[in-house]
Amino acid sequence: NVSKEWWKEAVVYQIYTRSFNDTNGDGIGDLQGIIEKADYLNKLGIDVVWLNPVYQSPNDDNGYDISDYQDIMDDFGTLEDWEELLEALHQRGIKLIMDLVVNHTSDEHEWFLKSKSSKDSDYRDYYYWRPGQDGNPPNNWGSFFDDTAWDYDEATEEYYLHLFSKKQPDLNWRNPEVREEVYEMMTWWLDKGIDGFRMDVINMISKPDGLPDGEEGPGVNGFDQFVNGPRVHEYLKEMNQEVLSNYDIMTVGETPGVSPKEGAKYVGEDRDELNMVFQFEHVDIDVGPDGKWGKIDEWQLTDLKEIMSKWQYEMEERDGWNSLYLNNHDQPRMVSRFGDDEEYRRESAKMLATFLHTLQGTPYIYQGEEIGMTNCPFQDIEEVDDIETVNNFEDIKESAGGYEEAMEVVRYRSRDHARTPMQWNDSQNAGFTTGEPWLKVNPNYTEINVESALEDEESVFHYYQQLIELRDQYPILVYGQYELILDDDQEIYAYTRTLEDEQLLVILNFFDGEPEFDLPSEIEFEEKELLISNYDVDEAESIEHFLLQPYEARVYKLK
Ligand code: ISL
Ligand code: CA
Repeated sequence: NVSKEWWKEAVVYQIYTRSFNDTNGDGIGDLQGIIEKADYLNKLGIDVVWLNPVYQSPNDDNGYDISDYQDIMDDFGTLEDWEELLEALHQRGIKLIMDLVVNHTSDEHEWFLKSKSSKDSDYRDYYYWRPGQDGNPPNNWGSFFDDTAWDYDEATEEYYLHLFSKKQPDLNWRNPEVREEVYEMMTWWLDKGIDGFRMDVINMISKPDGLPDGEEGPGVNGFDQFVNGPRVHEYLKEMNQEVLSNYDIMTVGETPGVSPKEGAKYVGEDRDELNMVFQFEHVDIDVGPDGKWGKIDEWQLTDLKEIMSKWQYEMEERDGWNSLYLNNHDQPRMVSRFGDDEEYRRESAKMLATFLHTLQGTPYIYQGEEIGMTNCPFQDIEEVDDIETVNNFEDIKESAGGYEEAMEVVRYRSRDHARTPMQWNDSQNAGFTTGEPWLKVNPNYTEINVESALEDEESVFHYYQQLIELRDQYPILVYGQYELILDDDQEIYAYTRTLEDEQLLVILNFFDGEPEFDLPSEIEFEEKELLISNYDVDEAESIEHFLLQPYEARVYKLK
């Protein structure tokens, strides 16, 4: 008995503004560029747009280093442009959620400049300043983008904490003034009429007393200490009480390293914290024992089933709600990673879309996913801009055993695969810009682009459109209870969804073979209706036994 909420019924579209659409020829996407494409978004049928950070930023980490939370980045436009965007979306019935990055600010934020100015500054305690230990950093924590999470300030002879780049100092959430500043800023945006927040690494905001050393690698040292810290739920409850609960909005927290049990503490209905979290277990499925930049692990379909099913069952049991995604601005393109970006690109893109839109939860589409955009064949590290890839490259070379080997890893994992410009048409620079694009355009834009997708009835785009319509039409797609079938099958991922006396049957072939599907005998029905498939299917055909085609997906409604 799942409660009904608008954000459960919504489909979200994520926009990385820098790479979406450039209207003034400076090679950088902008807010006017999104306004220009508002009809396109409406045509796709999405309900909510999530904007990656568009605030003032020196762009050390493309907007995740914020120097002014209450102004728009010069590259992207002005606050007036932003107001115009909000209106353009709202006019079309599309909601807008903004990225909230409050684990850290930019080192160019006024708070940090004051904090750094002197040990006696009123702002000193807005961040984590600590003396070193005999010339070494205060503890062994690592940074996602550097070896150590500490940077030494010569002038005041102390170190400050930064879990990300040294231009992203961590805010000290123990300080009630910091929390008040954040809540005021959130209220300011909500009063402008936004419809919610996506909260960056929100499970890292509480650091344990004494900042003790943590476990060493394979990932970032100290991860066990700074995720899901001791006061994180206290802070989120306070934020909910003071801000979130005053509005009808949606919230989704980004939470690396959470299990469903921990996840439920953030999103359980009686918890009064957030609506959803982005979990990472399924996108870490191919991360081997040496961490994200080590050797790539072959993933098994049965592992994916286990992870996804666990989240499906446990969120339902614990009154939580799933967010559904296979890629975003930090992840490689899903069709390259979980599908096939060559011969079966369209089929596999549609199959994965079917998966995301038929699980229980809220689906998130990352820009370009709806036309089946793929990873980019970066040849040279010079073509890569992403701070994470670039800063880790020396280490990658060392563990991979050479430059070419390291580039193989980059070609598999870099965040820049998601950040190449949106492919609008087959003209120069894929129609993204008339200038020099800030990041290389994927050379396959002549074939994969929005214009050709809109002309082609069988395109990935039109399939997404159909899936989104189906979710509007059939509440069972949103609320139906999930149950895995054929658990051990290595090629087919199949499940049912049940709501009252209705049932859906979803059958997905995850590979390029032609496996045989055998309907489990416990599934009984008198009538079946095919709701969607990525192949031409004879609707009268019996589904007791049949051969699936490569990457085939079918959704049946059973009665
Ligand atoms: O997956 C990751 C760990 O290796 C990183 O890509 C990522 O830094 C992590 O998931 C946290 O991501 C978020 O916060 C970062 C920012 O760089 C990412 O773009 C953002 O999504 C710091 O603000
Ligand atoms: Ca521009």
